[in-house]
Amino acid sequence: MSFFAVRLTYMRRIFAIATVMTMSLGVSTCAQATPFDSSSSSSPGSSLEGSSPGSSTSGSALADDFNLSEHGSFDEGWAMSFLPGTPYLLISERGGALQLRGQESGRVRQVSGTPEVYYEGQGGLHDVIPGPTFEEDGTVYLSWAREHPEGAQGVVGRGTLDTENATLNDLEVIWEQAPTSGEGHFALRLLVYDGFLHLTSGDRQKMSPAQELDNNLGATLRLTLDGEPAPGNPWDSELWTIGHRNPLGIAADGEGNLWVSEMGPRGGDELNLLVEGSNYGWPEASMGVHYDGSAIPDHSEEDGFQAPSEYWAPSISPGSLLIYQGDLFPDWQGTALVGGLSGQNLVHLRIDAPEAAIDAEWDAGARVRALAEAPDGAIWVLEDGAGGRLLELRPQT
Ligand SMILES: [Ca+2]
Repeated sequence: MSFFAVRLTYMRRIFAIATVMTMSLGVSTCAQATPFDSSSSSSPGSSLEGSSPGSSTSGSALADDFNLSEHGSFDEGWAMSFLPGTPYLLISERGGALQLRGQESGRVRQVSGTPEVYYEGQGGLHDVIPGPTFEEDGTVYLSWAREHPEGAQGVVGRGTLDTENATLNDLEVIWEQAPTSGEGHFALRLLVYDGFLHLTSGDRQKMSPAQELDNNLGATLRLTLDGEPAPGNPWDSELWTIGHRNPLGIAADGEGNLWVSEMGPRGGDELNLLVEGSNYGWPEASMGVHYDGSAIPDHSEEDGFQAPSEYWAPSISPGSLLIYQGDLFPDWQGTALVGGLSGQNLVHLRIDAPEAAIDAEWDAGARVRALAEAPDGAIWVLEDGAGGRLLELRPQT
């Protein structure tokens, strides 16, 4: 990805926004009203230019463009996963509860057997995903923060979930994040891809460890399904990529690519294409500045770091990443959705590795913490915080 391509993407966005603001009709992407018109000619792999089926609907509410239904609320929900072969949605709450929602009945049961978590700052119970053998043996992977003599650390555990009795059994910690002081930037998003467990590990707000190869902070990791360093990793360790800050989203695009969304400093949120053995620059390069206002060199062509495929300035604090694969929004297959925490928005991006470009965004009216695609292709959105709503988005009819 060249820096200039990134810059071009950004300029295109500015241009699109300016065009909307001046009510000009000069941009073809503003012509259609719905964000999911299946008659669009775009397809995965096509050029990002002119492929947008939706207007740049900045300022539109979700209910303006989607058929939106509410399905109750949760207490500081952090992640959710549909469990294959079952009628259940599994939802983690940061305080430590794991909730099993029957999708037909709407009944919610709290799962027993969950670990004690370090519920401070940004810490708590984090991600939860079904393992690749879930349908046969109930295997799930969870991540959480726990107390440590040096402060706190993230861990990943593997267990078996009995959906009938709502119990988590045989939970075993299979990976540990380097422990340190502080309560932020654990990250700990999980993805099983290509037979390996991929995991994001935040910089724990210590910054410089993200550039070092002797720890697992500020990195993405590729592990075996047992939590060991995967064979063939670039540095002969568990590290897959380095130079990340607070990567809270990871997803595969169906074309053999992995993408990560991460919170940068002020004005430096990023969507990154993961390239094995690459360094994404934090804290040496960023399109943003430190929170105290001090400068950080921009990503550039010469700095040796992998520049973001897309970035946000001002920040939206991306808290989740979904790459859509369903049939309900056919034009969105292989495209990305990012949920903004501080941005309180849902952002749609066209991706065509190594490029990505913001296509449209909606005002969610609340911090968006998690996104998931239902088996029928509906998009589910979980709001952050106490009483955060669980929402289902379907095409308007
Ligand atoms: Ca970066």
